[in-house]
Amino acid sequence: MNRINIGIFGRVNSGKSTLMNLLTQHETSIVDSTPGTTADVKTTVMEIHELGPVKIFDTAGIDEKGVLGEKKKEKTFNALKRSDIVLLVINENNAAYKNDDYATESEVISVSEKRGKEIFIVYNKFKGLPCIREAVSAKIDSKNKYPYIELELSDRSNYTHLIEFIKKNSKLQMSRTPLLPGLDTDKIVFLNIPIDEESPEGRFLRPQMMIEEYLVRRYIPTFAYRMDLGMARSIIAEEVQEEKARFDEFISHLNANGKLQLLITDSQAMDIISKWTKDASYMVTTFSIVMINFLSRGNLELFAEGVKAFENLKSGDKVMIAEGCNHDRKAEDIGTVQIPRKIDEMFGKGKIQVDHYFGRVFAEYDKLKEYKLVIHCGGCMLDQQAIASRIEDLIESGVSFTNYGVLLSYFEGKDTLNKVIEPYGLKI
Ligand SMILES: Nc1nc2c(ncn2[C@@H]2O[C@H](COP(=O)(O)OP(=O)(O)OP(=O)(O)O)[C@@H](O)[C@H]2O)c(=O)[nH]1
Ligand code: SF4
Ligand SMILES: [Mg+2]
Repeated sequence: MNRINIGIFGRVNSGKSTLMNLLTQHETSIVDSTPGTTADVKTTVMEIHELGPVKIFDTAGIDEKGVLGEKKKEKTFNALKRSDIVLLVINENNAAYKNDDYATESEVISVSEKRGKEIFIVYNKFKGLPCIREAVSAKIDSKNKYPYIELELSDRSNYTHLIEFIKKNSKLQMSRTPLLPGLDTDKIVFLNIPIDEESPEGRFLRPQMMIEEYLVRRYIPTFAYRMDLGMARSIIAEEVQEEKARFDEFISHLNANGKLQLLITDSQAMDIISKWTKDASYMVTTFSIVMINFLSRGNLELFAEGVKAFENLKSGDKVMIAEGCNHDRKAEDIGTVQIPRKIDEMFGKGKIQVDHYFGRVFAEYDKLKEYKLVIHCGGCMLDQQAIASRIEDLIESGVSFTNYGVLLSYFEGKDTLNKVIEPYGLKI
């Protein structure tokens, strides 16, 4: 999870793919003298002994013209936003560089600066050719701010120099946001996992698995419970009573002597959990809230504040529902059924336009402004950098955003919302 993302950027033919292959010590990317060889972002995941787990992006040159060039550029900048370290490659062999305004390099630097990236310049040195570093540096880095290295990238034995250079200059403290707030090892965490009929057998969903493993690893006892949502929401009073009695019995056993410290529920069960844990002495939150807080590196507050935009929605507004994966849709799917239905109930059918973005696809930067609110899932299939990039894009576009767990709790009232964010010391 705490992987460092390293992005490689620069003009076409500057040696970006050669650098990718130097880092991976392998023919990962195609290297060719034809400009524009790399057309899409090429991602590779590996373990570099001295740096730990890394994800490396080889990108298309951003100086390519035309419609296709623009498309490539957008993808390249998306990768840049998801990078922690930006390696800007400059080809020393390119005579055209000498009388250039370095707009390409300056653009990479300015976007990277704005997003707080670490910027390292890699001068691709060609054997026996005059060095142009000083001339280039005077134009793009007149204050000598950015660490640089001159290397012949096609020489694989330069690997060690390159890694040492990155290691020496990177001040990156990978976020150590804990998955859960501080908990006691002598108290129990209750995991409410309703399991939909359509859920595949043989495994838990990723957030459930991650949280269970995190707790057990830390000697914090857990109790996994399957709530029958059909019974709990039944129109037959006896069924509801029976299901509630089963729940209450386990809770009272576990909470004897105040031994229950936290209940984490699937967000979709918030309507029931909110009612059944009204006077609880233990904390309550949702899997989705735990995940988004972790993946946003402790920025749950932004998602909690964002829910206020929901109150101000009006007819004609557009809302985006974003999920980090393309999972199977079940009948009562949160993103495609439950939330849109609630929006229709609250604002009138079809009054608010709801768009969906699933998987790695997120609305284009220019389109974000059209939305009044973005409602995001826990994002467990995305990494911290992808969530950070989405948050930054949304903040820059002035769009409010919230999260499934936050919104579904808010639907049950402000007290419920405050209860689920309280474990993080938040209140709105
Ligand atoms: N002699 C020499 N040639 C190199 C070196 N680095 C790159 N080249 C050559 O420069 C050309 C472009 O290299 P690539 O790594 O494909 O460049 P790129 O930046 O990925 O190019 P695009 O994908 O087209 O944007 C290839 O023909 C390489 O063989 C080097 O250090 N020495
Ligand atoms: S990425 Fe989102 S929708 Fe997909 S499993 Fe994770 S939390 Fe659920
Ligand atoms: Mg390339």
